[in-house]
Amino acid sequence: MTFRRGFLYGTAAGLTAALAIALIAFLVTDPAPAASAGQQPARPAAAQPAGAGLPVGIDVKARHRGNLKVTVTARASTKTYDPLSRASVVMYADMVAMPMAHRLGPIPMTEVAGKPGHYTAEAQVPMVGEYDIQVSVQRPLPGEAHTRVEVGAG
Ligand SMILES: [Cu+2]
Repeated sequence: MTFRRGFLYGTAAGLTAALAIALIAFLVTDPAPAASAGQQPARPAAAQPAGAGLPVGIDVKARHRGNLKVTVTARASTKTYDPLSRASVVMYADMVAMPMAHRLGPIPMTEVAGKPGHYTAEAQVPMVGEYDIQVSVQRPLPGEAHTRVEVGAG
């Protein structure tokens, strides 16, 4: 009797968890509804990367170091390709499949000694998955760039 009751509770809990996971998966993966697509004006220049046109050019690289640690390096330069030294630079990490669910940042990036215009930071992400890494230069001039990094197990 107790076994049967436990089994039933276990099954019910399992089904509830499965439903919750299915619901989350549905909410997360559901693309923009086709119905509303026709009502919105065409998006302007979707191919233009974020930060294009801003005064600071940024080249971002991100690597998974293991144990959910991601090292981000960014090279900031002016319009005339001079390294942008002593800038205020931050980074953000957001999981691509779960936008804004556990976004990290702003994390300050520090300039690498002896390498003007090179900035680095380390982020500890909470789970395995693909992450969008955003680097923003705030001062003395604005700039923004993104890259993606796959964070695997191990
Ligand atoms: Cu996540």
